[in-house]
Amino acid sequence: MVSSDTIAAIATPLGEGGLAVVRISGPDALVIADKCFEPIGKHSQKPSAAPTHTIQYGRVVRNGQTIDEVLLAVMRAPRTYTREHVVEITCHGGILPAKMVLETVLHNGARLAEPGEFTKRAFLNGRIDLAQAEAVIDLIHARTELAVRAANEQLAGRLSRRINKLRDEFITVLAHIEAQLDFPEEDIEPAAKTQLLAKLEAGVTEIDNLLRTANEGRILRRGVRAVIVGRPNVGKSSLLNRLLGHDRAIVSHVPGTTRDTIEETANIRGLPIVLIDTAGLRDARDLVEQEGVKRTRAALDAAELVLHVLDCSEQLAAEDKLFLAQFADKKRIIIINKIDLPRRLDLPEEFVRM
Ligand SMILES: Nc1nc2c(ncn2[C@@H]2O[C@H](COP(=O)(O)OP(=O)(O)OP(=O)(O)O)[C@@H](O)[C@H]2O)c(=O)[nH]1
Ligand SMILES: [Mg+2]
Repeated sequence: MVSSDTIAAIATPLGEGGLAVVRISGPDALVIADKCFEPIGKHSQKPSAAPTHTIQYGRVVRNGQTIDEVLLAVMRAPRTYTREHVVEITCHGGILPAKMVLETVLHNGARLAEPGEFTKRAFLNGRIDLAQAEAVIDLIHARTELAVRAANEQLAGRLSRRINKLRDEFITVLAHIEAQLDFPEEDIEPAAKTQLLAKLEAGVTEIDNLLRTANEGRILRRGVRAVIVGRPNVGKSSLLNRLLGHDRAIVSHVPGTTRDTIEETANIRGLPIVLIDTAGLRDARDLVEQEGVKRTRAALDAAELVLHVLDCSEQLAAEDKLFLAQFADKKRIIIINKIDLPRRLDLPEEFVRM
């Protein structure tokens, strides 16, 4: 596929930093860059005159005015991320310089890229396949080193190779079956039939294996949502702070301290765990607390794991029993807190064993 238009966007996050990169991709990338860029010194050249995969030093100019002093990378098709001509302008990292460089590029004939459009072109031009395009997004969003490693493996084509191998094998089986349909007079040998069946069964097993790893991948990408629930004052916010390693939530001896749900990600052995601290569950006294309890319920519905906190220094309340029964169908960990205080908690036998 060849795109007829040339796209551009700021490729780095908006904000103040040392440097920012404006990326241009498309058939006119070099021509447009020529119009914006004036080389400085005898070693630098106009983009269209520069050899591929080189960096030129100069300034971005608009209406005779210097916008910024930049380094400009020239990468000619097809050895580029999108397989099109690509120019990357590294400018100063303030919000305004990057924006003004981009505006200059757009003014000279590029179109503002849609989110993900560079990767879309890389896919459409056969530079990467769908699994790899997903891996690019995963790499960008990765929250732990384990997630980075998984995304890099997928980007390197490990998943794609497994899928392509499956596809090839199924096509071979299909070809055999179609040959039989076309030439029914030639009897199939029973051995050939068993072989075909074995191939199909092996394929199904491989698909099942892949589906199982899909769930692992989802957890690596988004993390496990673990909601911390329990009666007011049992120590939910204290647990959140302890797991995060810093004082994120307000802790106080007043029951009903936490009103809103608080979400933070902890990296536990490479897995992102999204911890959600909630308002203590009880018949709420006022409107704000009622809303808090409503949010707790919503967080509970969306969670994959329930961390149910009980207070060791108090007897099991009617509400505790209610929640123990209510969360029975969820994956849960029952956490007994305040074990430094005299024990008054009497857990039913079934939970003691957990
Ligand atoms: N002795 C003792 N006190 C604790 C422990 N954990 C928490 N606390 C105290 O218990 C009180 C309540 O703690 P929080 O973490 O605010 O409890 P919470 O469950 O978030 O309470 P709400 O937000 O009101 O629902 C605070 O005074 C904490 O210092 C513990 O292990 N031992
Ligand atoms: Mg709290």
